[in-house]
Amino acid sequence: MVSGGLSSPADQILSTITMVLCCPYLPAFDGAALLTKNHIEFFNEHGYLHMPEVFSPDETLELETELDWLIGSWAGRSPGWSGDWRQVYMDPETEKKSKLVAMHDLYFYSDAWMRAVTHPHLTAAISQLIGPNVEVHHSTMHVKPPETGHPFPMHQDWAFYQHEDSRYIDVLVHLDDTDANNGEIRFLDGSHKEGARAHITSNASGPCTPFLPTDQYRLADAIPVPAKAGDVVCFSIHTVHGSYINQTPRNRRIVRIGYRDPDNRQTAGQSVGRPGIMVKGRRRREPEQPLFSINGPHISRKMKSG
Ligand SMILES: O=C(O)CCC(=O)C(=O)O
Repeated sequence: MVSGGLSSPADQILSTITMVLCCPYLPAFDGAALLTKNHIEFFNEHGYLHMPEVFSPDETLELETELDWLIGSWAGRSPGWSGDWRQVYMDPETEKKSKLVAMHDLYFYSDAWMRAVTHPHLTAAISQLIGPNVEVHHSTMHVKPPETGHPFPMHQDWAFYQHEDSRYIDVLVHLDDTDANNGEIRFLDGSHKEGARAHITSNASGPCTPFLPTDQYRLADAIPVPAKAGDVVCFSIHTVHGSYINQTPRNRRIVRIGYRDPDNRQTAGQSVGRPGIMVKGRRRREPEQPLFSINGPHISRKMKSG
């Protein structure tokens, strides 16, 4: 039994009606298809956009197979994000059991995921939203395991990787159909417009994962955006979002990819200072800006001899 879980049936119906009224019909990408003016206006107004069928059924199947391999070989399984929000969205028994399967930088491990982050339809759409120059900042797997798969409290991704401006888009590549039962993504409509917000980063037991106060930012007030495997849901680095627990007997698999304008300077957080690959356009050079160092990160693998 999950406490504070799904909102009441009336809330659910209201959010579904709101979503249907707010979401413009978005035809499937057909290779050359680009976002229309309506899509771009919708994103600018609401801070998120559902893009159906970005990946074909064959591409989606390959990504699923590779994701399952990554889950079995590289990903970590942990209790997930820390913080007092856990007691709000889970009862004590569920909280103890709840897990998140996660890893970063999938394209360092699987060529299929390199093709996914550089996918021409996806990168063309992102370029329409943030401009001609697009750099990959990260990719992150979020798998909610069956029955007690980790909910996410309301937060902005800005709290995890602070950037100076809003030219940063996160996309959620869906590998499973999502709905209220397995924890579809939910957004606070238009919340990106106010920019970065102060997050809670510590509680009585010490530092915790950033989250927004649960009494002011409620999952029940957010718009659910259910999607199908192969769809992408994108949102601004400043859009407040979260998701409920997975209550189904199956994994709920999503991969987040972060794209930014390379001129949008990162000031703190995950992957700060690390350059990413350019998937559209060019990286502008500041006067006298040096090339990136070839002294890569320290290799942690133990040397066998010496
Ligand atoms: O996977 C989810 O349901 C939400 C993930 C999330 O909040 C994020 O990637 O920032």
